[in-house]
Amino acid sequence: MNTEDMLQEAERILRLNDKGHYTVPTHGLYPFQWNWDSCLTALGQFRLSPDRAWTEVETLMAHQWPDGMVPHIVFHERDEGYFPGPDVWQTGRPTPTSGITQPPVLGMVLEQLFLRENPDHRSESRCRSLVQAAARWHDWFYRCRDPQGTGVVALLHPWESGRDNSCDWDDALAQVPTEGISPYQRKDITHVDASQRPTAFEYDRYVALLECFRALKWDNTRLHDASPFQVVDPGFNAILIHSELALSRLAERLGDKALAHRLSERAARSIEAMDTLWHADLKQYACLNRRTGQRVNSASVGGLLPLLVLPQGHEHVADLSGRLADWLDKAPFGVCSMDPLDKRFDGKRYWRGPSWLIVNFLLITGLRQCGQTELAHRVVQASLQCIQKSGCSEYYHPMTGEALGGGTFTWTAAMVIEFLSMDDSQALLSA
Ligand code: 9WN
Repeated sequence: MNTEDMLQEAERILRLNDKGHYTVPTHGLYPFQWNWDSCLTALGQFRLSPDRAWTEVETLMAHQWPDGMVPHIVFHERDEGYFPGPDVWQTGRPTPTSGITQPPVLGMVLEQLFLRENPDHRSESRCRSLVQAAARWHDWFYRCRDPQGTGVVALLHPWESGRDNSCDWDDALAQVPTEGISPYQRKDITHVDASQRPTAFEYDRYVALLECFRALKWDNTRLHDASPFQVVDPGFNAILIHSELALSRLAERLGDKALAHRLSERAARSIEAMDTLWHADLKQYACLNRRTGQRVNSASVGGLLPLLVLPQGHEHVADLSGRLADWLDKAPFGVCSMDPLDKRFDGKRYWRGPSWLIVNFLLITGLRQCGQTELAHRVVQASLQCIQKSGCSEYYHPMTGEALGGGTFTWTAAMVIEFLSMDDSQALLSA
């Protein structure tokens, strides 16, 4: 596939999965709107139609909860092909939604959409209300997921991380009681081979957490303290801070100086708090189990994502870049989701080894910001090689580039459009 073919294929997939005002990640396996999928998809959509890109995020934000939370799934239509559907969540929203959230990439995406528009025809009022809504979501995070005011927020469910079965959650998830959960039938393994998906042990705990929160009527003033799973993830917090800084810059440009100031102050505090997650032995960031107070000895890609917020020359940039380069030497098809030398690494199983283009994109963004441009180029190239070899799949075996998970995948296609629009991606491909 040459770059022109890749671009055409990516555009075809965005159209194939377009439901008019939102996009499904892929038909069959994920037949609804997902939070961070939609936001990242908007970046690719922008190149086809700026108006369509704004609509994608506006549709998501139209389903923000009154308390500020933005749900991880919006169930626009009935579809029996996915578990757990709206009847399991029972969140009582006018349009059914799930009751948990996902990585807040919205802020960074809004800034990109805004900057990419022709300055003479900018959608200022659309952007202004989205910035206000996104800021309310961030306030919700710090109010409901950091009630002690530590500066870093906790995940209450692995699905919130977007990296569902990452090894990072293994210990905390094992502590989640499953007695009395309702019987259920998974649908994911009717679409994708079970060897590429989470295990039954993990699903039981995903359902147990859902039922625990449902019993609390999705009251976010109670969920955090009641949850048997509370993990502080450096990757998730880095995304939140990166978006917070983007929102602050946008608020400044749009004339809301008070908001800009409030967000940048909070971001500065959170960067300091995130630094307590540095793991000197692993030479990267790592999670904290807030329930037990213990550090999590797990070297996943989440611990490299703080590259998104570290300034050039920060003492940890060299360590993180070194690890990333080392992983690429061992597995050249994108950045592994788990340290390839870890005994739990599994190149086929979802977030326990495979590479994901959206994570590669976040790392590239961070690397460029930290001045690591050569390494960023290497990740672009590694990502496009997956596409050349296997098309737009959900994820890839990082050692072989084999397509894994769902096919004709929306956010992967959007990332292809992003990568191909970056300087010198063409030259890199033919190198
Ligand atoms: C649960 C849609 C979503 C992504 C997540 C990915 C996967 C869902 C699932 O698919 O999660 O949210 O059922 O496996 O892990 O990151 O947003 O593409």
